[in-house]
Amino acid sequence: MSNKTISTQPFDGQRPGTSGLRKKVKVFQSPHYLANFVQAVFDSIGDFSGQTLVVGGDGRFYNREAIQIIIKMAAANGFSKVLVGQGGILSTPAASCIIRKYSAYGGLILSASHNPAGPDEDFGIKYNIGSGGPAPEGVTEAIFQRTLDINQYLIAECEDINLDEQGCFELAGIQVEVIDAVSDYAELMQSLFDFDAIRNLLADDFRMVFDAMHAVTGPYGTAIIEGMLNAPAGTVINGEPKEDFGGGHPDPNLTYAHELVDILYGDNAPEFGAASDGDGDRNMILGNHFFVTPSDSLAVMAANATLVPGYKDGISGIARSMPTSAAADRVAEALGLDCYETPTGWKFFGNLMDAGRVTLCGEESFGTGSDHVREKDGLWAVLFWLNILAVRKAPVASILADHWKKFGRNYYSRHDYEGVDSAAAEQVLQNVRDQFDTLPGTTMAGRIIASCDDFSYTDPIDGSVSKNQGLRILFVDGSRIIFRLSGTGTSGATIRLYLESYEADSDKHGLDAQDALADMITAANSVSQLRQLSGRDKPTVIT
Ligand code: VG1
Ligand code: CO
Repeated sequence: MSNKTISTQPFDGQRPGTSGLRKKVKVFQSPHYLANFVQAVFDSIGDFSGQTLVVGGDGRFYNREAIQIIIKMAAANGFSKVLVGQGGILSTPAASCIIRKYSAYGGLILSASHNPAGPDEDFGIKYNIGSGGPAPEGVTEAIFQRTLDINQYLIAECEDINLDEQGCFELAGIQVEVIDAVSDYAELMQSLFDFDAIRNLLADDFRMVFDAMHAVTGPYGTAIIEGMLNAPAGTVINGEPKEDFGGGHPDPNLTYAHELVDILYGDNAPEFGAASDGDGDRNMILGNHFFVTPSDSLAVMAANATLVPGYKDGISGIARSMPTSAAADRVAEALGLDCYETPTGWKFFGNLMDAGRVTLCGEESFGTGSDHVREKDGLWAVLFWLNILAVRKAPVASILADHWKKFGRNYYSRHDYEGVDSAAAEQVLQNVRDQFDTLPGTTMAGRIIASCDDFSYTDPIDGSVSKNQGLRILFVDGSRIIFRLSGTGTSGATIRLYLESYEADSDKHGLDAQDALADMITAANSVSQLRQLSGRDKPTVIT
């Protein structure tokens, strides 16, 4: 068996986005494309000779082919061992768990998260470091720079490995171990949550549905919720991972998880519903005819953390991404904890968790997690909620009503305009930026504007600075209007408009969020010309 050096061409523009590199499958299939990127990663991450690499993905189309290429390149580049999930499957949080548990040097996760899958859809790859977290910006920038001057890659010439059989195999002089994709992760969940209490809850007349959306959490949800927690068969729906995600869009929100939403808002609805996304790191939490915003979910988890065995001694602090509502800040304040505001993307939480400054982290985009791994974790959030419900024995809606009564309610919504012409999207942001000097002190939507800025973050641990992370219009009363462009799409631009206003008066906590935010929405459109420039009269997705 020998290693081959293949000459290749530099390829620019392959800058990893919010969460790794995402392109159409056809691009990844073009000659040397994936191999070039993998070599650029290996050339940028330091000395890993003799170390272990973790590899797995969300099971989407091209997952298996990509894994075979990566294993052969890992062998030729000097790793001594590759740990790969059976069938090529590893959810993003499970990969993070496995990197940490086996002290791997890092991992390559094949996923484009919730983006649609199939031969004409999306593929993605991201590198996670030894802590189990997404590569920080310094590393992704080094990878990008390397794609500009790469001229060769190394690959072992050997047979493919059988990904479906568990066990340890020798391949091109290194060890490849095909491991159970679920068991390490399930064991970690069992160490954090009161499985007996949840089992008792599920044995009562409490009913729940978990929608795996034909994506990676099918096997995890089935093994844990139905297998270990004894929920009746059929509790997990769409539990079979498919290469095209069943033609769906496994994004757990009110638009794309409509099958689950119809069940929870239908007749005879169960008490609890939840969904996860393509790679298992996101979650949506629903009660009977009730939607919990991800921002509120983080706040409720923080306020109730001591009810959960893994957090019974309290949490050290909370972090949220900038566009996430300030609901968690109010809990942090009440508990006397630090609360950090970071740019969008899970990679910004890593340093804070490593330093022990925060335990819980969250993003408005259906991401919540803790320092048990270094990724957001969909099923973990579902189990966290089940544990709270098992202890409090109250409906989801009343837990939220109590929460708002105590802390006030942060009305919140995100409006996404997907697939907008890139130049038009830039102009929308420029329109807002152009008014930064004149807006402060004026009134908009009946509120006084305090300041405007383009969010910039200085990491408190390593001092690194991340600029241009979103345009903010900040009001004196704490309300906010935020504009930013998505860094995860693969066609055109996606404009995200985030709206938030705070209501202390509990008599006014029962409004629909869109109604409560109506004049903010109108103001956001007129200040940016968003609808006119995008040619849309309404958002693609409202959360
Ligand atoms: C989106 C979300 C962000 C999340 C990212 C990755 O990014 O807004 O909060 O971290 O997706 O999530 P953007 O740049 O499109 O707004 V995942 O589940 O795709 O790893
Ligand atoms: Co995801």
